Amino acid sequence: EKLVVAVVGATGAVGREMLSTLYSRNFPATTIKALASSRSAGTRVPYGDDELVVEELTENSFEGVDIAIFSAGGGTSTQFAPHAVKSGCVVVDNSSAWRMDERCPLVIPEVNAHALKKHNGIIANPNCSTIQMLVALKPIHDVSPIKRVVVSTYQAVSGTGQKGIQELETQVRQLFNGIEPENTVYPHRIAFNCLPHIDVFLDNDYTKEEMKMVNETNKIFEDPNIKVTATCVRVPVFYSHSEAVNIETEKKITAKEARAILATAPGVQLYDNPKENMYPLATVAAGEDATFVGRIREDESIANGLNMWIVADNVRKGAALNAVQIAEKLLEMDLVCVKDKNLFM
Ligand code: A2P
Ligand code: 11C
Repeated sequence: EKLVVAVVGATGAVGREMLSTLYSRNFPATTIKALASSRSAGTRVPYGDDELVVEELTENSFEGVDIAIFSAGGGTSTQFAPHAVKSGCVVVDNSSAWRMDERCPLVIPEVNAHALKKHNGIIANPNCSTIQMLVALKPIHDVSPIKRVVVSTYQAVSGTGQKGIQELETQVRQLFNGIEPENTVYPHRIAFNCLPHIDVFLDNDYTKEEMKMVNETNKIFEDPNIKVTATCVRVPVFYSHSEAVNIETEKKITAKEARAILATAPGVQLYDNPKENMYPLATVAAGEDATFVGRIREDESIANGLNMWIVADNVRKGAALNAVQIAEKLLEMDLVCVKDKNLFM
């Protein structure tokens, strides 16, 4: 049977990872269309041992396409996802454009695949920082509801896309050659520095990235009462976001119980043996599918608290893999169809 898949933003850091994930997971597509801006039309991107010729994204790109996975920024998704749906194509969108729209489920397959049943054509992929945190917290939340989360992130430059990777590389080179680096992507030097600033500042002085972690957690857990507070920091790491997460649960969960829960949790790799200096690292998680959890300790300052350290490849589980897993679930649940093609026009 025919199954046509489009990757929008195929030339980007996430788009390339999407193509490689579709290929390595044997996604049953009969045709893959690589779409990007007019700038890269005609160039080639790798797909397994093959290459795909990149086509320019237009409103008509989705005729005959069954599933489109978007990762070309919020503006592109806002503008083009409605046209995709109008063509009868189901969209899995990696941008923040549709995440808080009530018509669009926000899905992490290990956490809330059931939400897919109510989709209306656009399914949103959560922010990378939210995905890895909730993959680790959901199995604990199922045993004893989480009341409050305090999280600090240490986020890789690949979260900013190809240009973030380029900026760190260039600045490190410049510094080793005695050249004062220029900041073009971030407002300050990222090489050998930590920037408590991801995405734009909002009226409440939190960044948009921090508020995404709050709002997306409430939507995915379908519980507006879970209190979440976040501080998001960009660090000079290429791949994988790390997170220090403190939670308060309704009932006491010991560190030993938490380890037992996480040892069998879907998508989680328990990685916690301090005596052997074994704890999750960006270098351990990079290129892997799993969300790594370690440094599990009881928070001795409160009755029912836990601390943990959660690391995952932000481009993979944080973006490309999660999106492809959503597409796989759509197939498995027989949900590759659009009810109202004009809903988003
Ligand atoms: P292009 O390479 O043609 O600019 P990254 O996040 O790594 O910066 O990648 C962004 C991706 O989004 C790229 O594939 C880029 O394509 C694509 N993109 C950006 N703007 C548009 C647009 N207006 N239309 C289509 N694709 C776009
Ligand atoms: C970062 N989390 O690391 C961001 C990237 O909402 O999809 C993804 C932004 C988003 O910079």
